Amino acid sequence: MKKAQVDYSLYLVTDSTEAILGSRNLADVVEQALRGGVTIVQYRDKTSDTADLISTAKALHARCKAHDIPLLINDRVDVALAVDCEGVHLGQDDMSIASARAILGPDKIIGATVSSVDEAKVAVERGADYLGIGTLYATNTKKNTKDIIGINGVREILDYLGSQQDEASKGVKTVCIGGINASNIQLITYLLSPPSTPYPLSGVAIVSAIIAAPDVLSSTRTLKSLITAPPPFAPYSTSPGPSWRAEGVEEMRFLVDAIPRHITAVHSSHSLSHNMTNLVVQNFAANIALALGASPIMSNNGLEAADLARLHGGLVINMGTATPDALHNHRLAIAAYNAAGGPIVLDPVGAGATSARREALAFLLASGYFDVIKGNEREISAVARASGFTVEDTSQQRGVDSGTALLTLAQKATTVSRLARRLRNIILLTGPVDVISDGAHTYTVANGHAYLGLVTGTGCTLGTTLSAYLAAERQSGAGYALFAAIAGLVHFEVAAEDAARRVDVQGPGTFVPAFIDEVWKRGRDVVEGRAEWVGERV
Ligand code: 3NM
Ligand code: MG
Repeated sequence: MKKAQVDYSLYLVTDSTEAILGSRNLADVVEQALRGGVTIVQYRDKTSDTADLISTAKALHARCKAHDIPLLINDRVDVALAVDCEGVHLGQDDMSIASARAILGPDKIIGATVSSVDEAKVAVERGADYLGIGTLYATNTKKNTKDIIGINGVREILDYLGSQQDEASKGVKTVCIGGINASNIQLITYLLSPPSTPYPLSGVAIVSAIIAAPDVLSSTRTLKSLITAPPPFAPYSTSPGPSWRAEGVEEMRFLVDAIPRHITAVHSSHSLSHNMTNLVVQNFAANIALALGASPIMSNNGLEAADLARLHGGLVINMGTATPDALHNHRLAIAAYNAAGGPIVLDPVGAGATSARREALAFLLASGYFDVIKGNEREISAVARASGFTVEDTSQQRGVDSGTALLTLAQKATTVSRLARRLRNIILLTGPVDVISDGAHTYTVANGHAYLGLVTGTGCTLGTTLSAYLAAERQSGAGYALFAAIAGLVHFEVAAEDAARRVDVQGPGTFVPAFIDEVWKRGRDVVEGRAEWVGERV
């Protein structure tokens, strides 16, 4: 097999310890993994004597050859030579890449463990064929790992490779390792693919999720199908479609014309909005959902999320009460909706205000895919920071109010579109002028009213609105999620304007019931075909 043709997509690293392999025979376990579809195998054994290493490596090599799969040896260049397998994997404390290359020659595969851009740079310069990037997530399999670098750390290295022009950097393969299993493998591969990073990951490396599995064959098959199939949470369409005209007024016209269709979709599907939200807004959010023509479920119990996710609704995760218990329930619900393909809106309330909230945000971002993340300037800045961007820290935020705006509109547009591209989702930054983007297209929406900022929970009800619109769009199939989100946003904000203008509205108190009425009327008028949508307001 030629080195250049090696498939790194499902990379098995073995472990012979009692805790992982148990009393099973390693060659038999690897055989099951090969049948299940691993594409490359690394024999990693830190304790056996050299004679045992060589005899096990021989047995593994025979099995691998039968499946036409390359075998690498961790650390031990001498063992690789003795069995004449396809190469080695070297840690930072192992033999240098240059020495290994001198011994093994140009045709053997040499991989290197790296956990930083500097280490990656050196490994590539010295001729590594692939980089094992880690540690992605904390793992019981290897306790003495140097750094847990997370998705952001892996992406930093991929971004670096993407920025290099030399042939070695452009050709090096990449796998990440640490804590990868069936529950996170799709999110990891989705978030480490273009356009999130310019340099795609070649594969994922796994130890315990295969070797320690009770049924190695079926666990490997599951992992294989998870990396082969598109993830259920991936947006159906990330382009407005062939009738889209690229620029200017027509673009806006097209969008405004699409709004009534989305409103009608919410009414005809009675889309479910499942809210995991804080006590302050439960009642308000449920009433807004009903006024939209959607169907609210206020349930903070993660245990029922799997059943609810089957009802084709949307989920809102509101970080207002980010207690450990709430986060546990959120994670269950996120997994359930991601698996069912139901849209999730994240409302990172007060993100960045306290270290507990920063941790909660990082936890949620690692828990799954969010179709939309909406927040004010400080919250979106906190999300950007948690996603590896350098954003000036303006987090001296009190309570969960919007704080003072620091970014210009142009800066907001840049932040929002870059973040949306990185997270491959929709980012909405709310304010007097809202900025919304899916990374490909960015819009500003200048509707709304100052009363929205004087009533608690309006932001949360906007999350509810977006979840209903996204769910309706998903159910109807071929739509464009960004337009559905904008339709929900415009419905919500135009209703606020109309409510504020009413003679019976004197201030924030009288605004609330009028707002619910106007949300309801707008939807009803559209459904009955009497609406006039005014393009200029968008
Ligand atoms: N190398 P699991 S982490 C062998 O960070 C290894 O370089 C790591 O095991 C690194 O898939 C690791 O069971 C163990 O989490 C990964
Ligand atoms: Mg080593």
